[in-house]
Order: sequence, then structure tokens, then C-alpha cells
Amino acid sequence: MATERISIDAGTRLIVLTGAGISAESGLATFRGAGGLWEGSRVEDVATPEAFEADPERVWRFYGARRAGAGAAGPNRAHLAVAEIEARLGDRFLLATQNVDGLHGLAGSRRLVELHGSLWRSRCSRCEAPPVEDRVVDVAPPLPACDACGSLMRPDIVWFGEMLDPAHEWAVRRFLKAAGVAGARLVFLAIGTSGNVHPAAGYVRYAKDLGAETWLANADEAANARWFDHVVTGPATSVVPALLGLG
Ligand code: BJW
Ligand code: ZN
Repeated sequence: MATERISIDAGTRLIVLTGAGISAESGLATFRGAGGLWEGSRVEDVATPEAFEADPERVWRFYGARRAGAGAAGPNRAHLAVAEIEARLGDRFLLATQNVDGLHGLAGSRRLVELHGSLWRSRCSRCEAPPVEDRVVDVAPPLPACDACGSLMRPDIVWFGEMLDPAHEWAVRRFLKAAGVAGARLVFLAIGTSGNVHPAAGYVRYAKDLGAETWLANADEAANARWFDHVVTGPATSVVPALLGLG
């Protein structure tokens, strides 16, 4: 188990990037591991605009099941450790998550960017009407329609081939750049992510170019592991509190 510990002093800025692995011990399946299939399809094949166009009911069934799973889950020790370190660092901290399950928010994280959206919101598949909170688990025909234009509502999730919210991308880059400008010690910590999906998988390289010390806490090898100065292998609930000096 992790004996290593990230040195965090009064000047350190810390950015944490999380993926599905941090929620695995809360009982939620990861995308590329065992259990990453749904009705015989790869999750990535259900989570696309093309899949929604072809069979919106099937995609809503998938997200209904995801909402049911996430709604029954709670934050684990790794989510809580990330929230605790935020409470200590204040504006020297930023959390960027690829997860849509809402568990970081439940753990108390507030300086939080949900890069891939949220399970708990829906939005119009056609017009720019703002997203609405939506916790419905059994989405059945007739599928929900937009109040403004009547088109189908869809989960407020960033699917493959779709742009991330530029404000979210900007928040990550601004945080990293600010540390570079201030000459501050900058630490980048990725937790539970396979490093396959861009742009998030590229943030470590960007951070390293700005002089960050880079750490990865993951159960297996990640696709972008070469950009990390330190790789700690193990389950997030043990590794993360120890790395952050909270174990
Ligand atoms: C544990 C553990 C435990 C287990 N403890 N660890 C540059 C190069 C090539 C392609 C592209 C590129 N830029 C953009 C692209 C295209 C595409 C992309 O990245 N494709 C790649 C697959 C090649 N990206 C996009 O389309 C993005 N949009 C975009 O960039 O727009 C502009 C653009 C478009 C097209 C071309 C070029 C530019 C959008 C990506 C949106 C991803 N959406 C999804 C699904 C929706 C969310 C949902 O329904 O939940 O988000 S995909 C899926 O993967 C999900 C995840 O957030 C995301 C990342 O997965 P994650 O979190 O890494 O999970 P896993 O399962 O892969 O890994 C879990 C890890 O945890 C494992 O390593 C385990 O070992 C570990 N683990 N248990 C610690 N207990
Ligand atoms: Zn609409």
C-alpha cells in the first residue's frame, strides 16, 4: 500500500483530476473494466449523439439505470479525502472530475468542475434552453420534451464527439497557468482514470509543461502513465488518503 506522501506546503497549488476509478469502491462500475458493458454494448457506444439519434429510449434506459446506481451510492474515503484537502487549501485547490455521478459534491467538494456533465440534469437535444435538474430514474415513453421547442430532452452529459463546456476547460487551464505565473509549487494528481479520453487525458502533459509535479493514483496502468513523475498503484480509498497525508 502507499507509503508515499505528496508534500503539500503553504504555497502548494493542487489540482486533482478524477475518473470512474474513484467511485468504484462506492459500487459504481468503471467504463473500461469488468462490468463496463451495458445490454451487451460498450458504454462508449451508448454514450454518443448518434446512439441517442438512433434510439433515444435505449439511451434514456441506460441513464435511468445509471441514475439509480449513483443515487443509491455514497461518497467513499477517497472522495472525502479530496474534499478535506480542498477545505485546507481553499483557492489553491481545484478538482476536475470526469465523473457524472455527483459523489464529489456529496462529499463536500465545492471548487469542482464536472467536465463531462452531470447525471442529475437534462437539457434540450436541439435548442439552447438551460439545463434543468432531473432525478427521474424510470424514463419511459413518452420521452420528456423541451418546454421551449418540443424537441426531446437528453441527459446533460458530454458524449463522445461533443465539445466540453469551454468555461470548464478554461477553468482548468487558468488554474494551471496561474500557478506557473505565480512561480508557485504546482501538483497535479490524477485518481482512478485510465487516461484514454481526451481532453482530460492531456491535462497532465499540459501541467507538466508548466512545471507541475505529477502524481497518478490508479488501480492499474494508465494509457498516459508516462507523463506522471510518480505512479502509485492501489485502490483509491487506501491510496488517496495516505498520499494526501490524511490516512
Ligand atoms: C481504480 C479503482 C479503484 C478501478 N481505485 N483506481 C485527442 C486524441 C484522440 C482522440 C481525441 C482527442 N481529443 C478528443 C478526442 C475524441 C474523444 C476521445 O478522447 N477519444 C479517445 C477514446 C481516443 N473525445 C471526445 O470526444 C471529447 N470531446 C472533445 O474533445 O470534443 C472536441 C473534439 C471532438 C472530436 C474530435 C476531436 C475533438 C468528449 C469526451 C466525453 C467522454 N464521455 C464519457 C461518457 C459520458 C459520461 C457518462 O455517461 O458517464 O465519459 S466516455 C467515458 O470515459 C466517461 C468517462 O468520464 C471517460 C473517462 O473514463 P475514466 O474515468 O478514465 O474511466 P475508465 O473506466 O476508462 O478507467 C477507470 C480507471 O480506474 C482504470 O484505469 C482502473 O484501473 C481504475 N480503477 N478501480 C483506483 N478502486
Ligand atoms: Zn428545446
